[in-house]
Amino acid sequence: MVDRDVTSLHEEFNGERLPPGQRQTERFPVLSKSGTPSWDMETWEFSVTGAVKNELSYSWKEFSELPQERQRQDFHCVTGWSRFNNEFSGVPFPTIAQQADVVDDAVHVLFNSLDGYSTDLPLSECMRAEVIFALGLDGQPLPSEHGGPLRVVTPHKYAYKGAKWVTNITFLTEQKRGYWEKRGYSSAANPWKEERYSTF
Ligand SMILES: Nc1nc2c(c(=O)[nH]1)N[C@H]1C(S)=C(S)[C@@H](COP(=O)(O)O)O[C@H]1N2
Ligand SMILES: [Mo]
Repeated sequence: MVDRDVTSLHEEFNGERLPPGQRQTERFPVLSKSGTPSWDMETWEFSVTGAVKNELSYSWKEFSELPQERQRQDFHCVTGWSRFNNEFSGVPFPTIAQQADVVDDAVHVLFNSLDGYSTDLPLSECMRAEVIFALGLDGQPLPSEHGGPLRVVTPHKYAYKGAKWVTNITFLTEQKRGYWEKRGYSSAANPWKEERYSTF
């Protein structure tokens, strides 16, 4: 049923499926810094800016017509819960990077959301098939409290790297820190190394 099952991703990081210090939950808690924002599908737009040859902007119709993959992924929140076997469907990050034609000296990416949230990752950590712009969860449109209409998921990182309600990504030639990264959370955020807090 899924195009790609990435629940063995932990092997790449020489770890157990449940990362250290995490507990498994069947629920899917909602974690939002300031509640669910509102938007209008008529004017909703997703843009790609910064160190690219083609700046892009997609309407909802345009974005939802891009080729999608359905993936089985685990989800690890830095506050200590993990939810296994989420079926997210969406557009892999490399598809968008290719359409934007990222310039050679781009090294970093900042994701920006409707609620003022942002998060950052090195470009190399984004250019993975399992980093997806998700429009669906478990066969349904992604619920708005979980970031619908469009969110990022990052199963190789703590979930704060996955921006809900994402409407812009900016390619950068040097690092910029996102919302939680500025407030002391790790930039690297590898759950198998328990990189929760920054040592900056
Ligand atoms: N736009 C936005 N994205 C966000 C957040 C947020 O507050 N705003 N919280 C992050 C955190 S800390 C986590 S754990 C996950 C939670 O996703 P969920 O609410 O679907 O469980 O979203 C991440 N993405
Ligand atoms: Mo989180």
